[in-house]
Amino acid sequence: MGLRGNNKKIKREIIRKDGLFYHPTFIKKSEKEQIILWLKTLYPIWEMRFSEHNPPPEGDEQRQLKRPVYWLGNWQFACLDYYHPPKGILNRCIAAEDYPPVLKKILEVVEGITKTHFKRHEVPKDWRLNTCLINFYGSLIDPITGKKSDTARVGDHKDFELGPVASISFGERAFFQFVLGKKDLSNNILYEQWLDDCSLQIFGGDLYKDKAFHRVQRVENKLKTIFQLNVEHFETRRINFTFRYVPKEHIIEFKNLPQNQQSDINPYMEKLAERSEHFKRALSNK
Ligand SMILES: O=C(O)CCC(=O)C(=O)O
Repeated sequence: MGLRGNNKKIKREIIRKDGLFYHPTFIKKSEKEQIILWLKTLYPIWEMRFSEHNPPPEGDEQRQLKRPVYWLGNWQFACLDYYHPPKGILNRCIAAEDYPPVLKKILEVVEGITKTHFKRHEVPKDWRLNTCLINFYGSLIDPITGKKSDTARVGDHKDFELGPVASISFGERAFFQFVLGKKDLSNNILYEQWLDDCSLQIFGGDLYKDKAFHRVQRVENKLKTIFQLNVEHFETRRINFTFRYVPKEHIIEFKNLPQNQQSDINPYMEKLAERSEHFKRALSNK
């Protein structure tokens, strides 16, 4: 088992707790290579949080997300307010591309580990990790001055999809925390850990998933590995995949979305369609 750290030697070991599983070296080198090669075929996009028909609520403002994203299985556009059961389930999840074979294989194993590790009532009937958000973490590069600003963090939030969520990380380590209490006000850290390159984290259940918020406080900049991907004005040093479950009946085709929402996400669909057969077809089937 490898050792890692600065001055302190940190043991990299598998962690098994109620509601949390962590494997620091889960993804094999050859799998990572295949995944990174496949990532180079993607063209992640920048989304805005709100839209014409879903304007910012009072006290909030329109903003670009801190990082480029790509979704698989279904795309939960930020301006459609993401999938949010039990109430926010309609018109939020738009059918997207399937997983590449290398991810499908890995997920079979991850689903198996989840079913073994978690209690039966923590895994919904028909649960499958059929949805994936790929987050690219790093620094924005000012196109004029070339100045970099580090945006590699995520504030307190919950993933509302039902059942356990699995997360796979590549690149620089991320400092990840589960916190209890009121969003953004809490210092009540339930658990914190570094998420390593090639690691797998699975969390679920009442405490880690339903009660706690989670966040990424920072991403290290030690390995100096920059991923060469198709994202303009951005330097990616960490990539994270979070796999979730959305029931089939809540995933809809773009053409079946109400007109206002279609018009709100149309610019993103067009951008995606420039590079993706799936989104090209979705637009032409309108
Ligand atoms: O990057 C991570 O490790 C966590 C990402 C996350 O919190 C999310 O996708 O909801």
